[in-house]
Amino acid sequence: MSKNIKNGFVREIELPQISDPRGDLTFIEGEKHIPFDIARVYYLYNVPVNSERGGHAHKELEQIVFALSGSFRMKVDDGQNKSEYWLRDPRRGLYVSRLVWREMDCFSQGAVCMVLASHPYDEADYYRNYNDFITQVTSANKKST
Ligand code: T46
Repeated sequence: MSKNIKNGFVREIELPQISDPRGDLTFIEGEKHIPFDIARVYYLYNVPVNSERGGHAHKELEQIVFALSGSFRMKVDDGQNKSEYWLRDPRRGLYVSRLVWREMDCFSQGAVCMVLASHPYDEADYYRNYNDFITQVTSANKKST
């Protein structure tokens, strides 16, 4: 774990769009648009509309989540504040820092979720138990005050 533990946070990321009569084009340039080196890209698809994904936080991983097609809801929680975002525009991603609990649901038919991640997959980086996450965030906040 990093020694400088701070609350997690989220922010929206907007990508360029080039439109002409043939359609729209959006591009991602790593160092320009993404606040970390991209180590992994993964995507969720064929997601049943009543499916719930996420239900975890990360110790170190930073990610940006996009709805490339369709839509879904992302509920985020830094241990103190909760909010929710609807992802439905392939130009707009949600940056999610470390130490943010996330839950995803309300997937539309055919939704495709693409994620850019700062590290390779590592199960040891997950908090999959909400109480463990809250305990970690609470003790980190106590140390930093
Ligand atoms: C997140 C949300 C948005 C891998 O082997 N490699 C990978 O890169 C990933 C992401 C997962 N896996 C394995 C681990 C599990 O056995 O695939 C299985 C399903 O993973 P998980 O239950 O974590 O999937 P989601 O959709 O609940 O969460 C994923 C990411 O894990 C997570 O970081 O933020 O997408």
